[in-house]
Amino acid sequence: MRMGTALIYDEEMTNYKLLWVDPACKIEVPERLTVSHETLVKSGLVDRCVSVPVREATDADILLAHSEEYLEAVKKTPYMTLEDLKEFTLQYGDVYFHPNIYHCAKLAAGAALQLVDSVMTGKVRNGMALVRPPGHHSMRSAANGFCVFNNVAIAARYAKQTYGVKRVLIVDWDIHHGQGVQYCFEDDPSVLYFSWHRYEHQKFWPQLRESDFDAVGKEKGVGFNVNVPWNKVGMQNSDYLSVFCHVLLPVAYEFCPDLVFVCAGFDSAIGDPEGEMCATPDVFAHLTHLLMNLAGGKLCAVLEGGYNLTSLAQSVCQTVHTLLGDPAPRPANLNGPCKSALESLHCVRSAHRQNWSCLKHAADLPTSDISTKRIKLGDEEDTVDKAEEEESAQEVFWPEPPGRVTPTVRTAVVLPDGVACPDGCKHFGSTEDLDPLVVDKLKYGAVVGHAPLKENFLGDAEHSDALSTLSSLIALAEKMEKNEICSGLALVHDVSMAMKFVVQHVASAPRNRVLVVCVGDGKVMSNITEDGKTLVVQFSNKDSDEQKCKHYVPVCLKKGHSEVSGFVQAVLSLLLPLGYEYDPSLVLLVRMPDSGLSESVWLQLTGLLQGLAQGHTLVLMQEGEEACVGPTASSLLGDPAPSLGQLLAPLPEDVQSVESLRHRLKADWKLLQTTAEETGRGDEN
Ligand code: FKS
Ligand code: ZN
Repeated sequence: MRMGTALIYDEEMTNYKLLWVDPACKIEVPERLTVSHETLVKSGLVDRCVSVPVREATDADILLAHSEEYLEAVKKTPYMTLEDLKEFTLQYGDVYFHPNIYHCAKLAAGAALQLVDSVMTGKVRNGMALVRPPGHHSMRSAANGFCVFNNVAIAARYAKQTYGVKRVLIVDWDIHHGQGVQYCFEDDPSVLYFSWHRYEHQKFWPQLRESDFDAVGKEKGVGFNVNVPWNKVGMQNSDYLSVFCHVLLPVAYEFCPDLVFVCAGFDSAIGDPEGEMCATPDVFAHLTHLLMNLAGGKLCAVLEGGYNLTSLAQSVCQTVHTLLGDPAPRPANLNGPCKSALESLHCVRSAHRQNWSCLKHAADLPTSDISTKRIKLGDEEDTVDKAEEEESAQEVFWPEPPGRVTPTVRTAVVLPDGVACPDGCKHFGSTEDLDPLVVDKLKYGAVVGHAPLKENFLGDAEHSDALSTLSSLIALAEKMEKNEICSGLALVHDVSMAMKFVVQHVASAPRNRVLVVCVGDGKVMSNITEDGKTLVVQFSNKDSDEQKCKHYVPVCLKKGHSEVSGFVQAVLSLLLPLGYEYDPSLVLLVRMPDSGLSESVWLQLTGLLQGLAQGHTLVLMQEGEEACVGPTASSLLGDPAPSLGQLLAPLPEDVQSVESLRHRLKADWKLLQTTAEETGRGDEN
């Protein structure tokens, strides 16, 4: 499949700026675009993208989300005097006009439309539009918050109208609430709008009652508006990822969009003067990755805010890298959500438990409803002197995200004779690759730098095929460890033995940790889970009698008509948080012969797991599963998984087993927590 990533940018959109003094608007500068674009150029990313020209949105396009009166009013602004512009501006909140902004606003909306066209016609798989002015605050008849036309709302309506797209997901990770997008779609069940935003119990701009978690949509659109208010500043990567795992992704998978938009504002990143959050730029690699297996990979990211030029540019690069298919860097210090984030999480899940079957089991709100806090806090304190606030605005430092070097070999395969090497993969493991050291190790159990094997796998070279396969596997794992190869796939005679062998080998090196994800009923020996060097998550239909410990997680799901949703929800709200918190150096994904997984579910699993361990996923499958080799290889090469269709409600007993596991494990694995009663990370939030 492998299609490109569009980048849409035009310097013309830097040709307007604030022409008078207005402290509210001074952060919205042309350099936001030039610096982002220059950083993309310097990192070589621009050359790897398909450059798509902007166009001007037409009146008809703009009218998809705005009133005629408003459009006509904005049309006059290029001819206004400075005084007229100032006065025109006064009727709106936190926005400024300029003689050239109407032109730029048409280009910004047009850029979003060009992106939709490129993705929907299959010219590219996904893409990003770098635009000014932003869009998500502008309303049907009003400019607001630096926004003139609602770029993403227009593009969503356009996609529905032009391409017959049935369901659209809009993920607004900007740190401000895109109330314009909410208003546009609040009664529309075909557009699911998700936004998280700095809220501070309604004290933060735009200070709207309807930005809270209980604004869930109206009429037919009930359930299709998801607001996550942040009531404290300083949210970190854990807080963001935990909302993705426990709210956005379960709902998004249940919804099953045909197209995904991101209102890609980066004022939610560390260093931003508006957001004052602490999530690092690399978190956007993960947020992007986690959305890339929805809608068959059709994702359109459109720039919104972002006011710390360094943080903005780094975050844009992380996003584009990921859209291009580069493996995400390992996420740093995920120490679980803070207390305030848990409160928000709990409230949102509870507010939506009637609307989404994945949240049906979410705990009810505690009796002391959070909204009472808002009213109480309304008139207190809050009188921090503006000048004082500015002076105390501390410069924040964070390490530059590590360079993202994709190994020259993306995916290597170890296959028995007669099984063709899939396109784009490197064949690995003919006898020439036999490493004498590994053979020795297989025979005698010791290799320099690694602890001796606990078991002697092959007494003699009696099974020379097995020997060469295992030796290739080890060689492959070592090349992955050195980042010379990104991912691997092996079709083996005895998948349990191969798993055991790879785990023992890889986990014996000092800095390694292996996440073993095992699908099927086969017995997983418990001795590999003693030392924390491995975390084993096994999905099966049989109740496990293995000892229960922090590092062995048996997920028992019943077979049945709803097995897909049960499995997917377990992956999103159990496996992913565990995986992120564990932060493995290698993911070993084992498909037992009896896995019972349909191909599309398997590919979702494969796709999602590649966000971990810098994309170092090694897949083991049993001989006989030849049909699965091609699709799995394609997933490892970065192709998106096919979409699963709208999910049914999971079986109650499946929900029960996942919930009881989360309950048992949440003290050890903080990213599994979803309610405020749990302790949360140890800072004051
Ligand atoms: C200054 C107060 C500024 C207005 C904030 C507007 C935010 C705009 C944005 C967009 F994405 F639209 F650009 N208040 N201390 O970032 O959401
Ligand atoms: Zn913003």
